[in-house]
Amino acid sequence: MADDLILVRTEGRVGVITLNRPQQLNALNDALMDALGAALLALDGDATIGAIVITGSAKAFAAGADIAAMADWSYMDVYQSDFITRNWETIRRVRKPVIAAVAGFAMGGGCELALACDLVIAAESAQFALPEIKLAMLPGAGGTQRLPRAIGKAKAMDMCLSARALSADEADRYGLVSRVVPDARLLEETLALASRIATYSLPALMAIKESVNRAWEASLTEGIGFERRQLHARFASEDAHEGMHAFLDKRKPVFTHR
Ligand code: CO8
Repeated sequence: MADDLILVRTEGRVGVITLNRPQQLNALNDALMDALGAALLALDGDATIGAIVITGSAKAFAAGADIAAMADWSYMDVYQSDFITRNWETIRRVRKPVIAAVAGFAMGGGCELALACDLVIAAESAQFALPEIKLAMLPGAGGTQRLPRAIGKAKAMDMCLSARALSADEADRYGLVSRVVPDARLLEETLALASRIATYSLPALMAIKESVNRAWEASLTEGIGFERRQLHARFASEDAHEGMHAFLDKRKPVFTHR
């Protein structure tokens, strides 16, 4: 339906969520973020899905939080409704790999949504910015925390304090995105990547995601300890034994995601 804020479809073992407020450049309002969170959790709980893609339009992944919705909110409005934490952070509960396919504007909350994904594939047209300072706001959906972890303090301060936008190539160079592809091939390349990831053993993918994310949060010693327990746990999985035996037998593994 034309007024659906997101569109959800599946392609094999990949769930694809398209942000769908084109007139507002996919500005992220509460209803859209509620719908996105619900779709993410539904795909995460669907045993037939191994990876999730979030994408926007050719012009905008998302131009940020909805400024029109926020303009007259009071402190009590956002405090009592737990703005951002209440629905934007649902993505943190998703255990399967989530890939952002970004063309055009990824601004403010749109850039922060991409940063919250596990991988970002950028079209050549992609532009990443945290321009909240222009509104006398701040990147409050994880931007001040995830951006410096992704690209370092110097570049993050530049983007947050000056509202400087990064081109896709700069974002690639600085480590904000995983790869840059031609616009016409964005979805095709992202789906190929997601499909490939989704063929692997799901519990192994989830363990890797959890371990890499732990690197952002923990000391090296604690992170290595966590990784080691995850590695040991792989020996309790059917798929790891299947994967190793298939290699030795020179055949393709058949994973049951167990
Ligand atoms: N919110 C609401 N509406 C928007 C937004 C937005 N973020 N961005 C664009 N729109 C609307 C425009 O108002 C316009 O609507 P209309 O046609 O009714 O006038 C329509 O989308 C098309 O936009 P433009 O005409 O401006 O399109 P241009 O191609 O000329 O410009 C830009 C594109 C450069 C992306 C421009 O729209 C722009 O600068 N948008 C705002 C970008 C921005 O500041 N984003 C940050 C928002 S704040 C945020 O995301 C914070 C999240 C963190 C948590 C909350 C703390 C604030």
